[in-house]
Amino acid sequence: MRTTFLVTTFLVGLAASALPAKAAGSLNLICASDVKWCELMERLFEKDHDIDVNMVRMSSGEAYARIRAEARNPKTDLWWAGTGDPHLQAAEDKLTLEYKSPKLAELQPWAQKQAEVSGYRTVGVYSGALGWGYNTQILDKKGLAAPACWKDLTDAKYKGEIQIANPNSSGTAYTALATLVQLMGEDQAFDYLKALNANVTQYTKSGSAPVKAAARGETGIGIVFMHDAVAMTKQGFPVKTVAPCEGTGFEVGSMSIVKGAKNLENAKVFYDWALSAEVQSHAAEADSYQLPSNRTAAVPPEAPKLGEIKLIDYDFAKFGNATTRKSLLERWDREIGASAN
Ligand code: S7P
Repeated sequence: MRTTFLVTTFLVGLAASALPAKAAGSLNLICASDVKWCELMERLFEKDHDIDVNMVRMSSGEAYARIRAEARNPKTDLWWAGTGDPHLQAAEDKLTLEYKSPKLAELQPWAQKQAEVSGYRTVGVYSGALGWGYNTQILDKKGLAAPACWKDLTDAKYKGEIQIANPNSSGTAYTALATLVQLMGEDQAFDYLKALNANVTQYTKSGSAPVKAAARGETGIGIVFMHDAVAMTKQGFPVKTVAPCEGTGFEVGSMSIVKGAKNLENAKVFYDWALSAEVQSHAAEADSYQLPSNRTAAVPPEAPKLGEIKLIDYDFAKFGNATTRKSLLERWDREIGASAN
């Protein structure tokens, strides 16, 4: 009996040592970019490191809500990507950890500024401007001219032809809300959103869903980040991208380490790795055409040129602030969401 036990133990030990090296721990990651890029990042990281990644894809507002709900007992270690405003709100709530990556000096000034304003609790990983994509075949078939300006989108001729996401779940749609407030003033922006609501068929959960629907021919126009519209064109759909004539807002897609992360060292390894030029240069392989934050990363030729777009001076400190964000979202729920089609 005893001999059998010893032999079994020996054989199990031998079998275990013949297995490939086990991962040096794990990393629980929330990823808030397009799912294709999330999956690429997971694959590349696991190829380069002996760390298992448990990745879940969420929209930016959902990611913030999850991190807040986990505050007493965090399950998430790192939150990569998604618009910067909810990352800034998490920083203000002290839900995320101060960390100064050795890679900071390699980043664009706007990415470093994102770190500075948050007390180094978040950092910029990419940037991109807001606009929309339209399906050329649908608009042609219906004899509709392409909308060039925010004001055009409220024209009754586009009734039933527009989709945008819900700003509670989607960072893209919150960026749109904050952009309109900065362009027009708050009351006028809500008047505008009420007029737009008459043309909107659906408020989606995810920010890029509206232009994916336009690509499939389910709607004429999707209000999204311009790079998400470019991705549809690259994939062969009849989609054209528009930068609104009055000017537009932009995002600083961000990354934060969760305070109380159980796999803190692994989170820092991912953080530094994700800021490197080499890793950021892979984005286009996942049809992601944002402007990378590392100054020497390859900029995809398809990436909308921010220097050629009329950008507003987006006030990230104000619109990433918890009080402003909460009050705008509550007003949106009351005045737009409650009467949505
Ligand atoms: O698809 C890429 C992207 O537009 O998605 C992020 C976005 O916040 C995630 O989607 P939600 O709008 O649903 O939150 C952007 O950061 C990114 O550029």
